[in-house]
Amino acid sequence: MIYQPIAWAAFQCWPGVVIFRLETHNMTQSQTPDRARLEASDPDILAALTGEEARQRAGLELIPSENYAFPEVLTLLGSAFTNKYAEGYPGRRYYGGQEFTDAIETLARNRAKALFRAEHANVQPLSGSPMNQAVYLGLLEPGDTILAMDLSHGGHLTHGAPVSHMGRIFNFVRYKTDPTTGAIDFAALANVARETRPRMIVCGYSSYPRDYDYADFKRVADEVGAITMADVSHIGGLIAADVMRNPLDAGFDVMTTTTHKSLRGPRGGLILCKEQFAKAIDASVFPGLQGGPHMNQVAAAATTFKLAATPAFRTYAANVMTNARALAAALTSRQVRLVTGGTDNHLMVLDTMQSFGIDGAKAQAALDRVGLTTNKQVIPDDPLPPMRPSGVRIGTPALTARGIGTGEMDEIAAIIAETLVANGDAGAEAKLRTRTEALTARFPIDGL
Ligand code: DSN
Repeated sequence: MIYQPIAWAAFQCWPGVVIFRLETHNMTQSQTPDRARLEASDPDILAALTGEEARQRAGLELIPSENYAFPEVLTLLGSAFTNKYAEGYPGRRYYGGQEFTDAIETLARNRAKALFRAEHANVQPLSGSPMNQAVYLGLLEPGDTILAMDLSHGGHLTHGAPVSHMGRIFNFVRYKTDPTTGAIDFAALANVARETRPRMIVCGYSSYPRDYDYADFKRVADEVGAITMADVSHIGGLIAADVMRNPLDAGFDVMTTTTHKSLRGPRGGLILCKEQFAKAIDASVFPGLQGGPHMNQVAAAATTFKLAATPAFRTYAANVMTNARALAAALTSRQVRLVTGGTDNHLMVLDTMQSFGIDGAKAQAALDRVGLTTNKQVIPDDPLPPMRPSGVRIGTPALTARGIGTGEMDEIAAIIAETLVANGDAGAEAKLRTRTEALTARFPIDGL
């Protein structure tokens, strides 16, 4: 109340700004998560929430696609923007009351364009799968041929796995990695492209630990007249920070990324493209594929793009890569076989079958028991099935977000290797869990 005279004086000079700031302030107050209320209305869910928070604090998160969202992101996801329908795009919506939703979506689009040096941005995809589906359905016709990486070599389900709807709608053809080097086999890729004349060539991967030159894809695509699409969901944050190459700089037509992995934003998708594809992409996202965008997610993405443009984020991204190289070296020195022999980005794939004689499912379960969260992972041309594959996939984005550095990577590699050697010995696992918790106690998670 003491501020009322000042607020009134300010209102005389800048009414719009003051209304916006007062309303924003009041919203923040009224939307603050109320644990006591949740405890009264749904103690079961509150118990699961506090359990999950404790799990995240006490364990080391090694799944390379997971991260800790910026605290600002968690605030915005639980904000009043959750309540708002906003079908359409800024200035062209189907419902009233859009002054603030238009403002945040315009900010999100402009910040995304600046961050990734893109001509056009669509910030509405609800997550990674609808994001990629919107690109295919917007730029291609059913039955068109798309050239993409084989799933077991690092591709993603939405890159045409037969079990995905996209795999049924489009004719996906494959390229793979070279079995001797582990790198993408560009000669074979070019041959498949010449034979099959795809309408689109897709690069970008979920479990490929190496970097590559986007110009190589562009050359092949130009030769056969294909659209170029890079799904950089895993490394979006590393590209935003300019510590990895940006496919748009190489003239790619479309780039997609999720916003919740290395970018540390809300769960969601982002499509960036050349202006010539903007109309088709926008129409494909809405009304083609989705209804109302999640405006709490759009607000959180806008803030994420602002934070990702800071020097602090650049340092974070550089540390993610330095940590990954240190972890890969420490694992290799313990005779762990890594697919491709190492990493150029944030992730690596451990061949647990060859290194320890245990499959990825058993390895994942053992690592869970000592407080290290990983995911079982197929390796190239894996002889074992996906639910019991030959390896596990790990990465450093979440470790780095809690401030863990190269000095800790040797201990983390030691805990991994000793856990897999222990082969289920409960006494050994209990001691290893203590070592994990010694690390997590030293590195609390910001905002959790
Ligand atoms: N689920 C993501 C990953 O873990 O890589 C991709 O969709």
